[in-house]
Amino acid sequence: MTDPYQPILETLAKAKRVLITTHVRPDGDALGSTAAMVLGLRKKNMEAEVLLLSHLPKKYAFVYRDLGIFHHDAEAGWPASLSLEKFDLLLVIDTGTWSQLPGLREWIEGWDVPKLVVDHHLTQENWASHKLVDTQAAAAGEIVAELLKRWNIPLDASIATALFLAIATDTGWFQFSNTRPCTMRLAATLMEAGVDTDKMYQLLYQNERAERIALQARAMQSMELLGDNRLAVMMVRKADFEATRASVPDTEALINVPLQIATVEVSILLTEPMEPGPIRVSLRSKGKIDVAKFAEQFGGGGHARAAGLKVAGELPTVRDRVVTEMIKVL
Ligand SMILES: [Mn+2]
Repeated sequence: MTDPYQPILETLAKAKRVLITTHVRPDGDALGSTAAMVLGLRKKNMEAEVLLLSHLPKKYAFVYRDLGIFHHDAEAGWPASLSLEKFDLLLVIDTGTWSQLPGLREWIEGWDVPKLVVDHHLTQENWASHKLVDTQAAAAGEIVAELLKRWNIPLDASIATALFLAIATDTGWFQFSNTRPCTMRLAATLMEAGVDTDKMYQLLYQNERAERIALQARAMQSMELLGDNRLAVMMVRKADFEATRASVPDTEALINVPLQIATVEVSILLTEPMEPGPIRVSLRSKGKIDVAKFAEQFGGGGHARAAGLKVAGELPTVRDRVVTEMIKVL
């Protein structure tokens, strides 16, 4: 088998100015991997700029800010300042599908430069000039680390910090099943290169606003266990947002809390919007119930274990309708 790193390294070595992008709603892996790549290319005296398709998430903004990574923000409007002629290579990291790159395909149409994909996801399309896909890798950051190593780019504290963010977030701080022995070995190497892991842990996991925790406490107070304790239902009312000064993004991950209960198979979170509009219903399943199928009967959708739907009406009415249907399924 040919070495998949070789064509990527050869193509990169011929480039001078690289445009780097990643999937929409970038996570820690997307941002850490792109940052590490920019820093690595700088060491080769190459220019690199990052195009993000969504705003830089606040939670991870520190990595770009602290490491001096400038980015263009396509969510703020396709950047007129960013002219494609400037670049001689496109590098896409942490995705290989157009659906994760909204707007990009149209924007780069007819742009005749090599296009590289470095990714660890199973779902792939065949539009890249060369692809480096390792689905065993816990994070795209693992592949970027190997790429930089093979290119003899020395690890400094900045590159190591970016790569550590990528790997730590995609493995849930080394807890998920994608964590391999070589993941831990790489993490050790990155620590030796100067990553402040204590600081990063605090930035990632001990950095919430009090408003969010207050909102979550109220939501948890609302939790009911139904259907032989197999169904958990929580509600967030408009009044909860007002009382805690929290907002809709603060409900993120809240729906996973009831899944900690052994008997719970399905968790439902109903959110009353702050402005007039339909009730948002989020659904999570441990696997026995296909919540995507359930959501479809209400015009919603998603994945088997994570889905959502929207229903117009008053919160208690919507709750009763959804809960009655779910108890039938259970
Ligand atoms: Mn990833």
